[in-house]
Amino acid sequence: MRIERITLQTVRLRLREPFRISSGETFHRRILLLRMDTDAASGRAECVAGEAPNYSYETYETALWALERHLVPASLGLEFEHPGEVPAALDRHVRGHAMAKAAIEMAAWDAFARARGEPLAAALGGQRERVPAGVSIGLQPDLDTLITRIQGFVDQGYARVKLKIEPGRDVDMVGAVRRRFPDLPLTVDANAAYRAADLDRLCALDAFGLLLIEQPFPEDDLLLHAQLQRRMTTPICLDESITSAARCREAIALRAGLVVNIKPGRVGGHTASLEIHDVCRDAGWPVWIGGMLESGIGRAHNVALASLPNVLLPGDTSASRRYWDRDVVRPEFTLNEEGTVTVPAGPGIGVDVDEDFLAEIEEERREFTA
Ligand code: OSB
Ligand code: MG
Repeated sequence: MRIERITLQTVRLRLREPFRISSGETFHRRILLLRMDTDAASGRAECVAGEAPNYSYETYETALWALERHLVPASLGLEFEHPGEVPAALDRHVRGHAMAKAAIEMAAWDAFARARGEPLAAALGGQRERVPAGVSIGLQPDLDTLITRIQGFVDQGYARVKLKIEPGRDVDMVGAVRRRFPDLPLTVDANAAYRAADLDRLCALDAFGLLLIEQPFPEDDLLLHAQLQRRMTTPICLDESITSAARCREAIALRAGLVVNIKPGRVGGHTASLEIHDVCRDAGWPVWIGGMLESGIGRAHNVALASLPNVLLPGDTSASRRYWDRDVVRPEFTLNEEGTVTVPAGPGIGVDVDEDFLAEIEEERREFTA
């Protein structure tokens, strides 16, 4: 397959409710969509970088710059037999910028699967038709609001609930939620808000039967995560820290946790995600697939990846309705009765892009040809 054309389209979507994590709040998403035309088929993907550098150093703007100036030129005219060859071509000229690279790499997977006439999930080695869906709830103004929000998602049938925490909104808050929902599969995510002085405070979370605690410390501090895991029985799950398969091997060697949240858009795409999946499987670490408030395009990629065999915990792959009044794909993602999302069975990402709606919400568009 030869990459003939790449189109970058920026769209703006308003979240149905603001999403607040320890480091910042998101009301709107400005999403960089990427379309790749090859001589065999076309593929779609999105860049997960946010507008502010509060989750990762990459942002919408750094990704657009890296793509336009370096990654798109390195990709146009590129020939590949398998999308697993694409990362080497990008890594050769560009260090870092994994979110920008992922947009190209994941579009190449969609094009590849479409050219073969098979679902992306099958091309990735997925084995499930439906995947358990959890929901990630942002920080709320007060406990009553949080309880109401949780009840709403429990009523909809979500398989597990993830709460955002931060210093001062942790032990008491999680304890109150646990008393109210004694049997709910529950996790917490700190988005790197804690420091070494907080070790005792975090250990107090062991009392609440959490499935896991996600990314308590800064992403580059694997040793501190290892120190906490030695003192806690609740599994630590790494999100921001896992930037590559190599870093994942380090985390496992250091016992810096017991679980990994894979976001293909964060680690450079599906090839790196598959490697991380296998590294974890071989170490006996379960993984799950996270999210970055994606549109239906990124969601379709995440859901396909979630069908792999070592994805053993419900992910943040919620239904379209949890995020948007109207999603950019047809059909939208919905929650099945048993708390699952169906893995699309059509070719590639298996959903159709609503081009008319994209044109309505488009902010800008740039096309590059080989
Ligand atoms: O840490 O997993 C995270 C959203 C944006 C940035 C980081 C995170 C999240 C979520 C929501 O938790 C996941 C989702 O529903 O897409
Ligand atoms: Mg997280």
